[in-house]
Amino acid sequence: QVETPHQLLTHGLIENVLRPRSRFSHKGTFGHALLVGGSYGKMGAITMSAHAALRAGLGLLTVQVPTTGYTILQTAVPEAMVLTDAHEQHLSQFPEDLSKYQCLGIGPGLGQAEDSRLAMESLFRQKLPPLILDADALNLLASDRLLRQNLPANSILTPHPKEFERLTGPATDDFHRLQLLQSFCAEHDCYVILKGAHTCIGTPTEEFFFNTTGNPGMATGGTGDVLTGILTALRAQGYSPLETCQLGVYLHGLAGDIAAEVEGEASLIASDLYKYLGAAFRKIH
Ligand code: B4P
Ligand code: MG
Repeated sequence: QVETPHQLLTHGLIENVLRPRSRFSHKGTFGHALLVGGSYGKMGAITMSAHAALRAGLGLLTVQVPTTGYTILQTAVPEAMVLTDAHEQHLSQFPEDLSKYQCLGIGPGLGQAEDSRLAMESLFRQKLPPLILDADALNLLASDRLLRQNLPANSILTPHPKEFERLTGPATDDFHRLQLLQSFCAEHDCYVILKGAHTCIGTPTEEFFFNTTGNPGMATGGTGDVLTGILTALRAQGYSPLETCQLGVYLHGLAGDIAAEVEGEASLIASDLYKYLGAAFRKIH
């Protein structure tokens, strides 16, 4: 087998990526992000993304949910502003003016309604802030060639292996999966975080990065949604796409490691990841 050139996400690499917060900063310094997701019965996913984004240093957060999610979001996440979609149960339209957001994160709990697909298609025809796509946003992308063709450059995609398979077709083995990762990132000029026990970041320049943090306690519902929130917040703060992927993936796993130490691996739940995110930041510097 051919060797793949790759680097490890180590503490030494990450401490040079994380920037200190200036003493003279204000909330405008740290970006305004928009998270879009949630549908009837799946409001937990976008709620956890929102908590995670706020714990990842973001200045301001707006969350767009279907009307069914309004009270849930306002109650669960008082720090966030909430926009409601015209539809009661799922996404049917994005806000018209996206110019005030420095990052747009889409997908946790979204569902795959036809309305939501059409909303994504018209979104991709506009000038957009940097994008993070996860969960059903990736499933819509996988089933819609028009969306893939119009995917904005430098977007960050966060599939688990099944979502990745829907995007690229099946891999024969791990090495083949890395080749698919490389060609997908090059073809679409995007960054792909292929999640799993050894999360791998693929880049348009064919570099790979493997994460060194994280543990099997994180194999539990909602941990992916937390990662989306962290990435959306970092990108909105002005980290480059590569820095966002590196720092987000490393911090997410490190928070999981701290959570496993305190709570025990088997008892770890997704909300522990944002509970211990602050401790993870403190371990970097
Ligand atoms: P969905 O039903 O789409 O689950 P989800 O809502 O995306 O869950 P969530 O957002 O919490 O988790 P995610 O994977 O995004 O799909 C789940 C389906 O995919 C299931 O059928 C499942 O069996 C399959 N699937 C998932 N992972 C698979 C894998 N590795 N191989 C084969 N099938 C798989 O995010 C999870 C997060 O936790 C990631 O950040 C990941 O890196 C981390 N994590 C998970 N296990 C870890 C481990 N052992 N060590 C370290 N980190 C781990
Ligand atoms: Mg997921």
